[in-house]
Amino acid sequence: MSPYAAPPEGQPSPLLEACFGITLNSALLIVGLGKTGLSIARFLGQHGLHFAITDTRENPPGLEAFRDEFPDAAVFLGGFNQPAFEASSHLIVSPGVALDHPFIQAAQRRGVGLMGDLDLFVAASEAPILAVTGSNGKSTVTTLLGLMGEADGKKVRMGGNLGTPMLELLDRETVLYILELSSFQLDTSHRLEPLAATVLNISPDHMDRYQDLEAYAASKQRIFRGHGVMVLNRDDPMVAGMRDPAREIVWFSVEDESADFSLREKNGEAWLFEGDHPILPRQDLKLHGRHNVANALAALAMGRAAGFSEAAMVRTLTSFKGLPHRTELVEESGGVAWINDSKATNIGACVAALSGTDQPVILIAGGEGKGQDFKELRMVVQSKVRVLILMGRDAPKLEAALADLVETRMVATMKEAVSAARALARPGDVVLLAPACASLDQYKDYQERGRMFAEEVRKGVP
Ligand code: UMA
Ligand code: ADP
Repeated sequence: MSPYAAPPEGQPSPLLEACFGITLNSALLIVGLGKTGLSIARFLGQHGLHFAITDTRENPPGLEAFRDEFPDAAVFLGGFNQPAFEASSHLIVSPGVALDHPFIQAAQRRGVGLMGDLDLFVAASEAPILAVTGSNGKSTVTTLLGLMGEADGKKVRMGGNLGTPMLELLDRETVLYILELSSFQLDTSHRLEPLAATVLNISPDHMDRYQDLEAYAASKQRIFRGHGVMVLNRDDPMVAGMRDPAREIVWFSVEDESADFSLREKNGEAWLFEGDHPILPRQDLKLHGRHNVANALAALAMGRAAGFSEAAMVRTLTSFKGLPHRTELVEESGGVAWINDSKATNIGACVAALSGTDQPVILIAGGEGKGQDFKELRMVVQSKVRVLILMGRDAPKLEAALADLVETRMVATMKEAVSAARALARPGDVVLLAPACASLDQYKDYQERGRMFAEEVRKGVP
């Protein structure tokens, strides 16, 4: 018997039929519940369609809301349901689900339609899209763009990998969508044609999902589908190599003064420039670190392509202090600064945090290494780190790669990590949580890890 309910009564959605061949008779399977799966269910429900859902967890996030809202939908939990895959005509896959799963592969061989929320979003959205990807800085740049648009008085909405599933952003009043896109979301994308798009940088991440760095970069490059403006980082060779000579290219760079958006000197001060036109002094940026200058230049380039006024963009850059858990100062006491960079979930972000620090660092790192090669941290650890405190599942891998360079302590919990740091810290030190790893082996997410760090730090302050 088919795991799918009888087709609903009513009219098929012309939009979904035209774009994806989805009709009232289609057997739609949502793969993965969570935030994205729930948003897909709501979207399909609004189009009068029936669907089934499957998840490998027994009790996935969003299950209660799903059952409340869709009491008639077939739900297969605790493992992917093979008959549901075999009976499906279309798979709509959450970004967290790897596409090399045998059931997905078999369905693809059968010619089943495979898509993610991004293609549904693109089909349904009536406003242009600014699209942001990269290994690091996506959330910062997406947020800057959202705030710039608002400061300019425009009805913009931002989301995607940033947190709000993109299908929940859809409304008729929005004049511009600003989407943070992960490589996972781009892997299933075939319809995106953004007004402007950027790949901020490429450094190893999610190497457990990609064969090599080239495959990961190719996934990011999918953001440039269509004819929109390409905003490219001249300082990153892999990104610079994505240049398409047939397209409008806007370069940003913190190294090369000839880039369209650059860092130059004016009257002995560093300024952010557009061409030969000075926009604002670097020291007026509320975000710290050279990587954030790159982020600000990228946001200016994207904002320009979207037609935001310079005044609105400058107002945003001189007021936005950054998102929580990104090089966030938690406490300064006894001459020691405690910094929470829990969002440094890969080597590139950890390197950026260390490079931006001039004081000796006690670094707390570790967690799920996602297949990264921790030897890439050797140079920066040697020059910046005084003591390394390691925790989490892949702490032994970090230890093997780095322990010959600096004093290293192994701990089991954040409480132990903070108390070891407290015992070792000297006035003038920075204690930095920049794990270079995902948090999911020990925490719900990077926010929980950052909160635990901040709590432990504050407990010790007299
Ligand atoms: N699932 C399975 N089997 C699997 C893997 C996942 O059944 O093999 C299920 C999970 O049990 C879960 C469901 O799939 O119930 C959905 O999980 P999901 O991981 O796709 O997560 P969502 O809750 O839908 O959140 C996703 C993004 N998560 C991932 O890409 C892993 C969120 O990005 C994003 O904010 C949200 O959609 C809204 O767009 C988070 C993230 O970690 C922040 N992103 C990665 C990153 O930034 O590095 C890419
Ligand atoms: P993403 O959404 O890509 O994860 P975030 O803006 O949330 O990016 O920042 C994630 C981590 O990367 C933080 O630790 C932050 O300090 C660091 N980071 C931000 N921008 C950059 C950049 N341009 N280059 C390297 N690291 C960065």
